[in-house]
Amino acid sequence: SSKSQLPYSVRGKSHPNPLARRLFEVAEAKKSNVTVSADVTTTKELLDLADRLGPHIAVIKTHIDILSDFSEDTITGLKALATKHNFLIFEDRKFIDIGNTVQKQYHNGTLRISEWSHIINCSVLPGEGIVEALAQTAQAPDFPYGSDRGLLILAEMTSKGSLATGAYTSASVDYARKYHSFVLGFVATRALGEVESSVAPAEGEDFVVFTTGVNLSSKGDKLGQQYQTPQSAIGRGADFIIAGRGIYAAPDPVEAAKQYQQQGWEAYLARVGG
Ligand code: S5P
Repeated sequence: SSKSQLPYSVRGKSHPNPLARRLFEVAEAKKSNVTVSADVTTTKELLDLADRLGPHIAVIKTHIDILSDFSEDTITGLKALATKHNFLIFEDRKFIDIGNTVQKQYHNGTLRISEWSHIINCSVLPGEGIVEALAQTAQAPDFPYGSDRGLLILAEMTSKGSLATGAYTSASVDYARKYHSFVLGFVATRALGEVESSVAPAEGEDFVVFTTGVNLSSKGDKLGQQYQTPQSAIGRGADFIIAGRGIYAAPDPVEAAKQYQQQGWEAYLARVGG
């Protein structure tokens, strides 16, 4: 966003969204803009990773449906570690369905995502209704988890041949603007300030950009994933960098997390001129 030259502390103070304020506060307090994508397949591995990497990350991103043993212990453990290490939880569920269905997938259900995940994301392929539906659930007067919830719109994808471009990306910006009290920002490969939108920005608009596909030692995988470095992502407008295998599959994940933390933070400081 046009705010990307400002320090997190400044953006955190003035941001209208309480969860965005908290996100910036966490980043500043821990000097980390790293989100680890903890794509492991058992609760033990997930909680172990969260506990070891916790001090170095701002956010943990989960794919809770890849766990072979999801249970109450998964939720209790994750929530406790989020408090212990002061990080936020982002369930990368990529909701993509009609409003009525995504409300049920988000709130209650087997995975109880609304109960433990601060941040969720969705595709706007189904149209505006998906954003409206998720906002409606999280902002209902009887929603039990308060204002501690926010949505990222999946505006672009890192995989080869992605169709999340052009009109799709523009619609992502439109709906983010229209539902800005619930939409924190985007998962995208760059800042989207220049993207054409039919909705005018609110005064002081400050969407947060999460960029995935970040890896220090690889250019991609055999299934179409395409990587960039922390420096490149932050230079293009990422506020938070998301790394999965670059961290959890490294010989020493803690050392790797520290490395991404340091490089991500230095690139951020260079951008804000600090
Ligand atoms: O465009 C995208 C969006 C996402 S959320 N490309 C992605 O790779 N992701 C997710 O980021 C993906 O589902 C995975 O959890 C993570 C990337 O993992 P890595 O191991 O390739 O770093």
